[in-house]
Amino acid sequence: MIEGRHKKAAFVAVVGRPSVGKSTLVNHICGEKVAIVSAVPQTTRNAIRGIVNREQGQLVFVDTPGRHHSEKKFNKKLMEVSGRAVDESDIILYVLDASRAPGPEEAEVAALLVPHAEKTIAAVNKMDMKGADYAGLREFIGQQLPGIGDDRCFQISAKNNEGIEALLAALYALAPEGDPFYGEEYYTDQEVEFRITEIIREQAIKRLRQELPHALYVEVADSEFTAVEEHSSSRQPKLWVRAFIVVERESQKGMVVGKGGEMIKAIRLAALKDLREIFDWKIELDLRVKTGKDWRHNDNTLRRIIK
Ligand SMILES: Nc1nc2c(ncn2[C@@H]2O[C@H](COP(=O)(O)OP(=O)(O)OP(=O)(O)O)[C@@H](O)[C@H]2O)c(=O)[nH]1
Ligand SMILES: [Mg+2]
Repeated sequence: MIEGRHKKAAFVAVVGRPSVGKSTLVNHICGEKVAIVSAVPQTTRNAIRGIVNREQGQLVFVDTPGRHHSEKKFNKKLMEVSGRAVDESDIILYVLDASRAPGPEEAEVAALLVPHAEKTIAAVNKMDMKGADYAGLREFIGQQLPGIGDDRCFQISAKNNEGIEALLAALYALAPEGDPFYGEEYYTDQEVEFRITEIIREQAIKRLRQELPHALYVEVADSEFTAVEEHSSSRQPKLWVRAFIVVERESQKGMVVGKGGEMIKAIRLAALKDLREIFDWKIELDLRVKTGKDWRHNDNTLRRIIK
């Protein structure tokens, strides 16, 4: 069979500092909400795959937690996730933020990529922002990763979907030939339960302040899926979920619940709206709060939720 013989297939690790727009970019490239996004740094905690199928073949984007320097156990675990993605992927998409000057933290990310420079493409994001400095970042990339020429350096705005096609063309050009990893009907390989916890977490992060976005995680405690029965009047399958927002300390529970339960109600309703857009089911969500004392220091919890 001639057709399909020269199709490309590659894993692309999307790497960079926190908040540079990696998840926003992956969502735009995939044309679906694959990863949650927020203004809070270190929103992404897992390697999240978004799949793109084009005439040229399949690219599997692996969104990763932003690389930040801290010796805390939680941060080290996040860095393991992005380090693994760098080692295991065929291509690295190094995302930088045009609105921020590259300091020591950016230099650490670039240093990690030096051994992989041959398979790295750089994307300078947020070019829509006032004061976006491409020249400064281009010079930085030239110094840190001299192997990356202009043909592998792109100016983009993930938010406005600008510069994405040229970037994709370069990624496909660098990708090896091969058979697709996933069926064409998939745009992500995330489990339903994980996606539900992420959507709830996104809505919680958006509404909570200070330390709380970092101090919480979400877990599904129970769920029940009811398929459409042959003689049922309902045409939609139903998913019932009980989930917990888990905070570190007893004193944080009140802030998540809010006055008269207003905060948790707002999180629940916003999450439900997003979930109903993603899944073609009737969804009921029972959302509660509990304490997982100092969970960010607990190896078992970290192993369970950061993968
Ligand atoms: N102006 C502008 N803002 C952007 C752009 N891309 C992302 N953002 C914003 O930057 C913030 C961080 O975006 P994310 O996509 O969550 O960033 P990230 O790199 O995935 O962050 P972590 O998961 O924390 O590492 C959000 O407020 C986005 O709306 C862009 O092209 N232009
Ligand atoms: Mg992210």
